[in-house]
Amino acid sequence: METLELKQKANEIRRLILEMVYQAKSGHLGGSLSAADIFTCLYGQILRIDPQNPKWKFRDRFVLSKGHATPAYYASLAEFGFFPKDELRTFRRLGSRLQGHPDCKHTPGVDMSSGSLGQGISTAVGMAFAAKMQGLPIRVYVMLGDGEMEEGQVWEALMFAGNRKLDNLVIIIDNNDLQCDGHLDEVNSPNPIDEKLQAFHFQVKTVDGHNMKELVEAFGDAKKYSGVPFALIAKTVKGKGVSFMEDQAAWHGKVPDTEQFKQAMRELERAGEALCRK
Ligand SMILES: Cc1ncc(C[n+]2csc(CCOP(=O)(O)OP(=O)(O)O)c2C)c(N)n1
Repeated sequence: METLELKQKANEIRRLILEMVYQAKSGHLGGSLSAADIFTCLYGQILRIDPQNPKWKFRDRFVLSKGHATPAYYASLAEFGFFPKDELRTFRRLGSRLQGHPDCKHTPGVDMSSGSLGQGISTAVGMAFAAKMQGLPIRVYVMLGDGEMEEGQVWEALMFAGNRKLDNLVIIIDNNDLQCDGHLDEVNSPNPIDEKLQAFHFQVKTVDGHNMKELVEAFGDAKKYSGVPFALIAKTVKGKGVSFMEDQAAWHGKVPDTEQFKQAMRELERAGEALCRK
């Protein structure tokens, strides 16, 4: 997929994210909008998957360790064909397959249930280790929040991945510098994340997490290294794409009112029109 097409998809995914949270009157916008470009790149270009056959044995695995970012996750799965986009209207409703946090027993394309921060990375490391033991030629991708890196369990998992040389593991850190209550430094900073990961024997690359070209190249680079797991630190902006939500902790889990929703959609429409003129 061309870079421009990926950018258009990311804009569409942002629109879907907004609609889902507005309709459900619940959900996490900030960390979904920050991750929208990364999701688009993964599902549009990088992951070896078959939406018609979500349980295909040789698919790459993806684990959303920052499990609250389901609006971005489900919007991407629908946009890339795992289930109809109409189903997004059921987000967070009783009986829906699209619960607030991912459920691998019910949702097509979801490889692991998550939501309790720190647990997703642990299972992803287990998946990568198991694949090595079985000689299964797959890669395991896992997305973490930077606030999530304050969980002790994350570092146990990373230590194991480095020590076991899991070069089939790619971790992506959505480095938007915010968590629920404020910037990382104000809460309990895990910085410098790059140096810590290097000390845990990761090959580390830092990119602009909203630059599709940089993302595609970095995921390509990940395949070049053997004997080390790969970490992609994606510098992002929480709430990216909606001016009044950008870099505001308040929009971690807040729902827009009707006026805010309309303004946000207008901004995304304008961004979409600008991409069409390119
Ligand atoms: C173990 C655990 N503790 C607390 C929470 C509640 N919680 C949900 S999201 C969040 C903040 C996460 O920040 P970050 O990982 O940076 O996510 P992002 O900013 O990308 O949305 C917290 C504390 C949780 N889900 N799991």
